Amino acid sequence: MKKLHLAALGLLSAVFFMQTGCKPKNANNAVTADAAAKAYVAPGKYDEFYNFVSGGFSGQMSVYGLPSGRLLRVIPVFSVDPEKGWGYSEETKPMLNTSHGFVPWDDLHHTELSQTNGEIDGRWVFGNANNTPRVARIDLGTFRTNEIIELPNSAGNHSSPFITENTEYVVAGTRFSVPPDNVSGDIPISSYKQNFKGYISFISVGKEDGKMDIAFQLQLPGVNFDLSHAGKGKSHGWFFFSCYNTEQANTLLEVNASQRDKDFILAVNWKKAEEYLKAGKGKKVATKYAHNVYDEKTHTAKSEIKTEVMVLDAKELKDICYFIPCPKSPHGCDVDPTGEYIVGSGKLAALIPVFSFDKLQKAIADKQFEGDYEGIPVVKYEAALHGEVQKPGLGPLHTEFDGKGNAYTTFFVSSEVVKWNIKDLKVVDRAPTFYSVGHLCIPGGDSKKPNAKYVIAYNKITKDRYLPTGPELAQSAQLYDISGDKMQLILDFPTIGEPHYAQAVAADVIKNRSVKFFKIEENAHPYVAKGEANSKVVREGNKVHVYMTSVRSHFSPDNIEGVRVGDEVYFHVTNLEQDWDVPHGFAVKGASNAELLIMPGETQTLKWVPEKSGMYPIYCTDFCSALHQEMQGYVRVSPAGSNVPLTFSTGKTQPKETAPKK
Ligand code: RUQ
Ligand code: CUA
Repeated sequence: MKKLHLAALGLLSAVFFMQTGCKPKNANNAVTADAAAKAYVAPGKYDEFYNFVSGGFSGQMSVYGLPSGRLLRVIPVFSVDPEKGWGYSEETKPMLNTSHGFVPWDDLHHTELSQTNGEIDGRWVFGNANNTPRVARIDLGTFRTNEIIELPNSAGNHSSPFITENTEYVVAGTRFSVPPDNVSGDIPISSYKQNFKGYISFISVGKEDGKMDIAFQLQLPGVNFDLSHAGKGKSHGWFFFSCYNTEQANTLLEVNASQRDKDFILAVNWKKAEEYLKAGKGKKVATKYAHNVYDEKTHTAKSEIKTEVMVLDAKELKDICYFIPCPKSPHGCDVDPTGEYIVGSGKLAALIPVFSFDKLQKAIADKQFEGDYEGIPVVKYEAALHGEVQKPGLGPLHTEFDGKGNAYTTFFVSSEVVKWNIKDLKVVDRAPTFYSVGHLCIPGGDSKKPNAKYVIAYNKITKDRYLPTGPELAQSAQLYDISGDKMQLILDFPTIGEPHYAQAVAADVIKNRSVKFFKIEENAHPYVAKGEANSKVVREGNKVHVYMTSVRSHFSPDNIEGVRVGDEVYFHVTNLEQDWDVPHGFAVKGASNAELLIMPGETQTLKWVPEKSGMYPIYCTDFCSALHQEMQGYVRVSPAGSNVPLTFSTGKTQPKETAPKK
């Protein structure tokens, strides 16, 4: 036995040495020193690319540098973030307002960078909230969420936030079909087929300021919309959405929504929809949705509830929408850089269908329909088909493009990225992922101008790739060099939350836009103190407003007395610094919310309701100078009804004696 064992071991090690000695055929699995050097960015050097990665159920978006995989920032979007006071400060709370009230969490799946002429322009990045349907716009000067719009008539906003080539629109297709908002949803679930509808929202984006507005919604049959991409170049003016559950099942979808051999890709002629809108064919429908905007001058968000949305009925207005049959529960729906090819990825399909925009146009003109689905014409599969990639792998999900005629598709089941040629549909390379890859990203990989140096795979399972950390392991991304013919794995890096889609762009497009600080003279916050001389404490009934300033290394005022139990205290802290990278923090003992993190020139407000009398220290949470630990103060809280006068001071070694009168 033992001998056999040893012999076997010997054989194994021989194989091992042989493999490392003479380079194995499939070198993709191993990361050689040479490969690791490709991901190395020396200390003090900048990365070449920004990578904006969705945080999945963390609700946030994270920013990595590539090729190093260094985490640069987590941008709070749909979830509260105590680190940055997001959703805790009075100024940011309205950003998380919805028609359901304040919602502190969501599930962000897709990131989409704004484009001009089909190229990433570095102005904004959009993100979607799946659970309570919303779309967010993040400004890439401040790396902060500046706007969030809620989506009426929707649930599970998954096929979102994909954009057109000049960022005319951000779209948002509902995953769940639901009864429309203006009829009662208090109806039997079994009435799905009669009463549930699918909605796709077209959100317009202001050319200069990026302001979002729901231009119109399309009412469609009750199916699940999954993903989408806009046409570009020749197909600009069209949008494509993958749909599943054309069975219209309302239970056990894993079985009941996998019955039909083919589901659909929905082709939407949005230019036509615009014409109908102009011709007054839309209907204003009553609903409720929140629109939240952050103003960088007042440093404050405002939330407005809107009560109407414009709806176009895709069934009545004939030539807006067409269905294209697509094998087996399509997921990704991707358009190549030329705008000619539309790739559908059926999660349960053993091939990848590639549709041709020209053929689709011809099929529509010639009325090559195989019938209709709930009043929407269904184009014949062959009539729109460019061809199929045969036996590419198992469980295709998403595709990105390199701009050199190749597509890269992820395969969840067979755990690999497969490179194939768009014209002849031949597989040219494949690389394993560790493991079960979902989305992938090539910088600019869904734009007209990909920058095909890297592909990043975002994996669902990591198992043995990192040190164990209890039952839940790090989510993971893998970076491949694709500058040569063969994909070469060069780095694993863990991510925040569960990554879904991500986008990347050359650092130069964004890095010089970075805001370094806010100009204090432009600060229009109603409670700003533009200098220590203006700091004060004002009582209005049981509300106490502290106009506080912070500058290295003290607060003003830093001694406050005369606050009473029953008061609502508002610390409006203005950071007076006018220099890059000098935020100050603010925290008060016992506060039930979070810290404030105040950028230079900005004012942020912490609401504090002390529940017992006593002495409450305040301090700066961000190490701002050698004397950061000295940046502190006290708030004295007296019992309700106490007659301790309201006083405040900075720099008085002997604060005025204000003993309570008995
Ligand atoms: S998804 S792993 Cu939520 Cu974009 Cu395909
Ligand atoms: Cu300010 Cu530390």
